[in-house]
Amino acid sequence: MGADQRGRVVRLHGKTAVVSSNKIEYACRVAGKMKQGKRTSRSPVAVGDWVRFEQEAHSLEDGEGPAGTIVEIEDRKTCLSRSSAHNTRLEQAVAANVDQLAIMVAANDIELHLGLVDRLHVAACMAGLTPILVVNKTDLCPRQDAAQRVAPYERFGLQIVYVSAQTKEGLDELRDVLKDRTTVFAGPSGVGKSTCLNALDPSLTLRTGDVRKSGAGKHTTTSVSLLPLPWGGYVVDTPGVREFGLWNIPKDELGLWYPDFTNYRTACRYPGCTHTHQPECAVRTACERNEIDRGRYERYVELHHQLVQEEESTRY
Ligand SMILES: Nc1nc2c(ncn2[C@@H]2O[C@H](COP(=O)(O)OP(=O)(O)OP(=O)(O)O)[C@@H](O)[C@H]2O)c(=O)[nH]1
Ligand SMILES: [Zn+2]
Repeated sequence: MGADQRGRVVRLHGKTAVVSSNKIEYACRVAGKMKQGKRTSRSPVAVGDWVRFEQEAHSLEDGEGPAGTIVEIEDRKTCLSRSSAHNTRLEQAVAANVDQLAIMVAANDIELHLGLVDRLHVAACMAGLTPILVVNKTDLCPRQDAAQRVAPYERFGLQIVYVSAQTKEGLDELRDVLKDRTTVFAGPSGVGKSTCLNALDPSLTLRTGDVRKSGAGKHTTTSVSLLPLPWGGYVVDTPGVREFGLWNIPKDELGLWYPDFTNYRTACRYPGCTHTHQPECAVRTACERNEIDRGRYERYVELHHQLVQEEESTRY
């Protein structure tokens, strides 16, 4: 064993964490007893974690190339989490130490996925990430149609980037937005995340291809991977998410993560108003006056209702 080195977890492969340090990848296992900052969790390592590891003299039996043992995980600046698809009571860390969440939609079918956009937006705000809405496939519909569909988000200040992976429109602006930051890409299946990353830089798709190929072995590869950008920064590619379960949000706090409610929230008649059924609710009144987008408000009520049901089902 050698001295400690510092590196970043770029993907997980079974029980092995692949750690990149000085552009070399090490297949690392996690030491049984390990310093873990302030956290306790059953699966301690997440993609994006900064770790200290000791290099092994030999590679792990089933791998090739250098190997190591993770001895310490540094405290996370941020962590984007969702509730596990298999068990909503379990946390699933999507990625650690992320700065931004790029929520990608396709210009021609934005309205089908606004519920997911809202959830991802809440998840980003809760985790302290800057949300960005990336509207891809602008070649498929007139710009003003796409702009109209995302106007409620633009109105409360969400940054919106229009791109077409096909015509390459907007890609320079997107490269700038990603520069020197770690950005998670998420969105419904088929909106063009992989195509767009490939159009940004061909090395990004080659690497995702590599990851999927390695999943054919006896371990399943979670296809979340951290990819360095040649011009600075990292992107995290996630497989299409149809549902994004919100993790650890008390239903009564949901409204706090709606920037479009901020100017009205404090004027509600009842303290702790959830803006769903209470009388003299300033948020609902603002919606009736078209000052808050009706669709946003209705989806909020629906999401609140789902959280109520989830809380009730976990109580028994
Ligand atoms: N017209 C048009 N088609 C696009 C554009 N970007 C991607 N596509 C097409 O959309 C389809 C889906 O693209 P993908 O890149 O596989 O989508 P994805 O979001 O990575 O999907 P998942 O891997 O399932 O999450 C493909 O047929 C692409 O060729 C675009 O800008 N314009
Ligand atoms: Zn209210």
